[in-house]
Parts: sequence; C-alpha cells; structure tokens
Amino acid sequence: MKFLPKSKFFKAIWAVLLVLFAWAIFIELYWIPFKRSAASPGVQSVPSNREGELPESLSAQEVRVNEVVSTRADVTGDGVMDEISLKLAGAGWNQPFKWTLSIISGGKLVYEQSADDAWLDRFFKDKGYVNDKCPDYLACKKQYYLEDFFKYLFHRVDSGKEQFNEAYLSEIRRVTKESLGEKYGLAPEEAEKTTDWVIDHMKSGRAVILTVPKSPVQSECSQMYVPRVGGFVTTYCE
Ligand SMILES: [Ca+2]
Repeated sequence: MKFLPKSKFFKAIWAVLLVLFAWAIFIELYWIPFKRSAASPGVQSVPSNREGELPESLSAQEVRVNEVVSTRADVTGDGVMDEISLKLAGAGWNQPFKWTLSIISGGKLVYEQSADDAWLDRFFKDKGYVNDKCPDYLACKKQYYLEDFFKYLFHRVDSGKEQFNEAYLSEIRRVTKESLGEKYGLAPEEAEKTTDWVIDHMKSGRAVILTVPKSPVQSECSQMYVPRVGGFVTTYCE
C-alpha cells in the first residue's frame, strides 16, 4: 500500500467516517421507520376494512359462513319464552350448509337436531324450488335459511280447522305412543296415559307443533313438546 502524506491520509479517514455517520443517521431516521410502516397493517396506507385484506378473487359469498339465526317463542306451552336457534355452517354462501337447530327452555336444552344439506344445495338455483319470486341461487338460499326455515317451523293446532276425524286421531295415537316408548322408554300403560294427554292438548287448541323442514319442499314428522318427558314427541307423519 502506497501511503498518502499524513495530513491527506487523516483527511480521507475523516471523510469516510463522516459519510458512514451520515449514512447511519439516514438509516435510523428514515429507512427503518419507512420499512416498518410498509409492513404494518395498522397504518393508514393499508386498507382498514376487511374486504381490502382479501385476495381480489374472493367475493363476499365465498367467505366462510358461521351464522346463528335465532328467535324467541313459547313452544313448550308453559307461558315462558324459549330460545330457538339455527346454527348455519358452510365453506361459503355458494357452498352446501350443515345446520343445527336447538331449543332451550328454562336454560335446558330440550331439542337438538343437525343435518347436512349437501344433497339439496344444487336445487336452490331451480326456479320454484323455494318460491317463484327469488331470482337466483343465492337469493333463494338466503330466503330458505334466513326466512322460511323459521316461518314454518312451528304452528298452533287449530282445533276448529284441523280434521280430527277418527282415522287421523288413531294415527296420532299410534305414532305418539310408539315415540313415547321408543324415544323416552315409557312403559305401555304410562305411554297410553300420556298419549291421552297429547290428544286432549291438541283438541284444546293450545298445542304448538314443531315441523322441521327436510328441504324447501319436504318436512320431518310433526312433533310436540310433552312436559311429562321433558322433550319433543313425534305425533304424526305424512
Ligand atoms: Ca316455554
């Protein structure tokens, strides 16, 4: 190494140190804060709404559905409101749903049923499947799960309108007695007595019937809350 004259050598050292010092200040004051702000989602330069964070190809209906629709009504007949809720779950509004219907009475779970609606999902696009008014798959699907499901879930027995003829009554009697024995383990004599109460309750016009939809065009057997067993008993099947 060829040495520079002493004074020039020190000048060069000072110049290099000065440049390094200036560079360090620049890094500390400008570059590091700039990098931090670009990486942080909390700053204003990044959209703060949730849709802004989604990839462009993901539309609102593809976001995972985990929704609970609920209502209150006295369906057990004790004069106290019960909590009825339908929990919907699916990979998106354009994907099939699974649901769980539950009824809570006096803090106790008195009914729970789950279903996987994968088999019927494609029919929501068919005109007239839900009704004639909803225009497309998504609108019909929302109409069914968010409106119609609850609308037809319960009805009060209208003893003035329903045909309580002998054939109908004996079918209610047969189905109710069977359900009380199979589902709740009631002995035949006890099941018979409880069935009498069910028939009388229906004739009184105070009975509330639960009819869970299988699809927009089919439903499960009718059920009724029976205090004697603390749960819903099947009373009639179409
Ligand atoms: Ca109640």
